Amino acid sequence: MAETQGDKKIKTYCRFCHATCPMEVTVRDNKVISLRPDTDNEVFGGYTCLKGRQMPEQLYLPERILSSLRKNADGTRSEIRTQQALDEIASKLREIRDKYGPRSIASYNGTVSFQNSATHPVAKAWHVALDSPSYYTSITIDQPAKVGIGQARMGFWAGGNHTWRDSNVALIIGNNTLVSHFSIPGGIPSFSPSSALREGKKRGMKIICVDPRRTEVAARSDIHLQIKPGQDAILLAGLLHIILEENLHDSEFCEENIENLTPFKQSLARFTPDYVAERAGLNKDDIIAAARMFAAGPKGSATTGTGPEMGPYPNLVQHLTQALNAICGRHYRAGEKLPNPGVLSPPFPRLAQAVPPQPEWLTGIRSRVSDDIGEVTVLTANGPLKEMPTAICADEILMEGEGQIKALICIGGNPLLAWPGQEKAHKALKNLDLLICLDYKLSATAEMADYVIGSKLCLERDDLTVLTDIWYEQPYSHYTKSVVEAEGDVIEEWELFWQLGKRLGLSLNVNEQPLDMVNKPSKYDILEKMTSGSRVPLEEIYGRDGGHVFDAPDVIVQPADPATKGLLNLFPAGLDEELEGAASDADRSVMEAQQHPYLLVSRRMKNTFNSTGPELSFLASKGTTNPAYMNPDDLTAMNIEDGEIIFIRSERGEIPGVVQSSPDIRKGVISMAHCWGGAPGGAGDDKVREIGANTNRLIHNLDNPAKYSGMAQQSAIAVTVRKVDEPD
Ligand SMILES: Nc1nc2c(c(=O)[nH]1)N[C@H]1C(S)=C(S)[C@@H](COP(=O)(O)OP(=O)(O)OC[C@H]3O[C@@H](n4cnc5c(=O)[nH]c(N)nc54)[C@H](O)[C@@H]3O)O[C@H]1N2
Ligand SMILES: Nc1nc2c(c(=O)[nH]1)N[C@H]1C(S)=C(S)[C@@H](COP(=O)(O)OP(=O)(O)OC[C@H]3O[C@@H](n4cnc5c(=O)[nH]c(N)nc54)[C@H](O)[C@@H]3O)O[C@H]1N2
Ligand code: SF4
Ligand SMILES: [Mo]
Repeated sequence: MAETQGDKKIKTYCRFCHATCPMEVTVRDNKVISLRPDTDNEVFGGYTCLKGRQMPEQLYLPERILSSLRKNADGTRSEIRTQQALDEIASKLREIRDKYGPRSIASYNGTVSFQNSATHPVAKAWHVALDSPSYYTSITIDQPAKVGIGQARMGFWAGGNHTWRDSNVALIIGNNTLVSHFSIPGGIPSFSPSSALREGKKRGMKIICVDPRRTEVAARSDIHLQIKPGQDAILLAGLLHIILEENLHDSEFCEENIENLTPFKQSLARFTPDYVAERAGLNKDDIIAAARMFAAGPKGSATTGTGPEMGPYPNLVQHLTQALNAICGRHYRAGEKLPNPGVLSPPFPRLAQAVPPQPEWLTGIRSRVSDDIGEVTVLTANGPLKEMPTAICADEILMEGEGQIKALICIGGNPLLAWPGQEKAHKALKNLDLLICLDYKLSATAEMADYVIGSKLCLERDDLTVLTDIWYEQPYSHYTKSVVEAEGDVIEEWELFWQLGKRLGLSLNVNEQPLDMVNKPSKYDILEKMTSGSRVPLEEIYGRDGGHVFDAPDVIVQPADPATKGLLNLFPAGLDEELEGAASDADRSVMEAQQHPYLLVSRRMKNTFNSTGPELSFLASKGTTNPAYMNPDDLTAMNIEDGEIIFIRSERGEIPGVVQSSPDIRKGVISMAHCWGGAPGGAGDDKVREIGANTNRLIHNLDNPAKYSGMAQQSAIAVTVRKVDEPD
């Protein structure tokens, strides 16, 4: 639409994914008529992607839920005022709490819940006030080992790990930031990742990429180890073995800060380059070269992504990754400047010392499924946060007895498509007394809900870059005011919890400060409580038009305090058995390859964000299915044509897939995105070209659950492939 005089131009940032790209939106009569990258922004330099640019269509989508919906006894849905829906929900929750106890009330806060900066403090406050530990998020089906379990077991460095901008080398294990816009510091920054990568390479940085696919990142790396899926623990053990054998580690740092290096080294004895090369399907010389390149540093980090973290040994993979950083001393030392200790948290001294392991992070409330699985502590921008593991939430709904979940509030998530083990997830969601979804569209899960509450979309709300605060490599922050006023009877994520809290007579505390439970607080009020005492006052960030790098005083890492200094434990209890287990599985997998000739792995697609995207016309024009990407040699061997439909079968189920020939895939691997398709048993399988297929139907959540998190194996799934005629 042509712009006219009187149109308002408003700076904001995109929250379609986590990358917070700054945008400038043109508004006329409270309608977004166009948006474009904010080219003035000093960090992003005008970067945006195709998904974020579809926000105007998303706002005015004809199918958008603009009021609330209640399911009738006959399965149809009626529109209902949101305040009335909330009254009804609160009274049902009260009944459920009185009858079954508070633990029977759960919430699942999915990926998009994190894009609203106030969701989690208010959601958690609601659970605390209700006395219900049943607080679930998508983190525990994502990478819980990376953001809590790994640190609990080994400890971590108070001064922080090396970040990208200071690094000479990066070891990137199954993380494709150029498409996912997602990595933790040390990996390619999530913000304008292609220019960060270009800048790194220009100053001579070396990149080692471990991925069964020649990804966008792999294609730009110095060494690409095109690994056999699921063998990352074996490879990492091999890299550690070489570095320690060749004495390439930082022995001075180890002496001072590490315990149990000797038994750790001994436990790696079998992981010789020959042993690893055979099991990981790699060339021995490449493995040796990668180990030497990483160890040469002198600065850099090893980081993982969802590939290995969803594989068979997430806790072990994470431990070994952190061990590489530890033995090479990839941590900021006394006197060094931290690129960004965070803008939104209070200043505190950063010390050059280890925070010791935190066993109590692993021993919170137990699940009813197994004593090995229970509350997980996740390190968030708002501090350590306890949550129950989503991988076993379906069991907690289905298992009768005290504590059984009867009501589930689902915020910005789509469990029917996302939870590992779709059959069980489906059964569990059907088994609930009450299912509530806050969503902007009738998702596969919302279809099953008793109440669907219409949600605001990001351009209709204020937000602050809390989630990403410590991921920026500069003291950057962005407060956006809402760009347009929501026109429907819709609410925000945190508001749902506040509204239900008020109706249930609960008092919610955010950052130890009470919320007004009579008059609804403003978003600013909540954000102010969340950030009280922050290095840069919220008022100053609020006062800026657009995102900004703040002129905060440098934070210099201070010498260790002998009174509190800890050691990083390289050889925690159980590690030996984990290594033994990974090795014997690897030995077996060499033999069993005949039985299951393919391994199915996960991936992200450019035109969708998990299950968000296919409803938008431009994104759908890029494809309406999650193709089964396969190597052309495999297709030739099986006489499969590009574009043909095949059936992919695991021990647990079978799904169709539309084949896409792709030379970047390792032979014997099928690469396919999750969160597609419909409910099991529906007509969906005939519509694989229109709605894709759900890879979680190939998984059973309890086949190989990780200790502590119950993290299910969601990648490196052994499958066979059979040809079929295309269904009509
Ligand atoms: N097999 C397999 N399973 C996986 C994975 C895998 O790689 N393989 N990945 C896992 C990972 S990493 C994750 S994070 C999960 C994802 O799991 P989920 O977070 O449960 O799934 P999403 O599809 O992201 O759900 C987002 C929902 O939010 C809705 N939505 C969009 N915008 C808004 C908004 O502004 N407000 C609200 N309230 N709702 C909105 C969308 O319509 C959609 O229904 O899946 C996990 N499952
Ligand atoms: N466009 C887009 N962006 C997204 C999302 C999306 O759906 N679409 N989802 C968001 C979410 S929820 C998350 S958690 C992040 C995830 O962000 P990433 O972790 O970067 O996710 P992917 O892009 O899938 O990259 C994972 C890589 O691991 C590789 N891999 C698979 N199996 C293995 C294995 O066994 N070993 C090794 N070494 N590699 C393996 C895959 O080939 C893939 O290239 O992305 C976020 N960003
Ligand atoms: S990468 Fe794309 S979807 Fe993510 S914030 Fe930027 S524009 Fe939005
Ligand atoms: Mo995720």
